[in-house]
Amino acid sequence: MIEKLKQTMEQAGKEMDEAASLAEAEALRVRYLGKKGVVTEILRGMGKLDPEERKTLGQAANAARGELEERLNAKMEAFRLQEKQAGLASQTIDVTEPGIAMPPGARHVLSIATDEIIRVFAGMGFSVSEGPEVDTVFNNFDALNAPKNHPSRDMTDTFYISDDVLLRTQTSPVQIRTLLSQKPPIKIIAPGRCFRCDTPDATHSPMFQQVEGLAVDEGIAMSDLKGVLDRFAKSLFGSDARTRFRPHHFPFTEPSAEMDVSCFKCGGAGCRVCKDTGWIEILGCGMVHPNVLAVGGVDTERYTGFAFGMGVERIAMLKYEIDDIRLMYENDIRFIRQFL
Ligand code: 2NL
Repeated sequence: MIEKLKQTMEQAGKEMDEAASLAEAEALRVRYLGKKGVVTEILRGMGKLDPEERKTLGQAANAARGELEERLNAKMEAFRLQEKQAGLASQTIDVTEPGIAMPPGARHVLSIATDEIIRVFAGMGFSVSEGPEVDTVFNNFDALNAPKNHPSRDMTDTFYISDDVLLRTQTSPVQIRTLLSQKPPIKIIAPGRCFRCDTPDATHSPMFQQVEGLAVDEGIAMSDLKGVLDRFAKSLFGSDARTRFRPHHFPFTEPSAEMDVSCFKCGGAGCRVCKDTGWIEILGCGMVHPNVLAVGGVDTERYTGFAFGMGVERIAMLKYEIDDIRLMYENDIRFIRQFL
């Protein structure tokens, strides 16, 4: 038995010297010291020996196991260190290598158009108001004098959150909030996202952006509205632009109108852009309906106001000759980069 142990130890020592990796050392540990390992087998076989022999062999075997364990641990530790260093070496960073250029981003054409619109109205003394995209049916419809049976209130046209909460279909609720919280004189524009249940096509998107405006003060007349909006059109489309106002109907204004601007492409002679009419419709407007002023807590004997609203996508599409609204919501960087 002692002889067998000696041989085993010699064999183990030799194999250990030859072990070339952590995995090989681990295999040796299993082979010699594991539950079914060679040394373990020897220790287990001692039961059949007489007590004297058992003692000597037991001591020798335990000592052999201890020595083997120690040597294996040292060997494995060395391999671990080696692997760690190899790993670190392979991960070294060359700090002198040139960086990867980050391509610059670009402002979105809708942001550019919105800022342009804001800039023009800011120049005429309007300040910017913002409000929540989720608002009440009251602020979005009731306060705006919309009849209870108005088609725009339909479930099929408006995204309702509940019976009295919805995604705003225009930015007018911002102006209602302003009327309720501030005293005239009021001169604000309200830019922001709006939502309607529309199937997307070249001119419709269920999410779109508007800029609305509201001016309330003593003595405000239709001529003020026309003057402000004519100035706006000339600032946006050039000083040669002319405007015309066509009668229209909105529940929240009376009288109401739509404003056309003379075609910036053909100057009014007629072309593809203006569909041979010489005019392009760009916004809706009117004198604020007294019912709306009254809901807003404004003294309708003393004050009058005008309001207007325009779609930012439509303005951007006209100004930058974009023929499909969906391009503005696909975020293809090749499209976005064109409007630097
Ligand atoms: C359009 C027409 C319009 C308004 C919006 C408004 C807001 C208040 C009171 C009265 Cl609080 N009116 N907004 C007025 C006229 C037209 O928008 O075609 N928008 C795209």
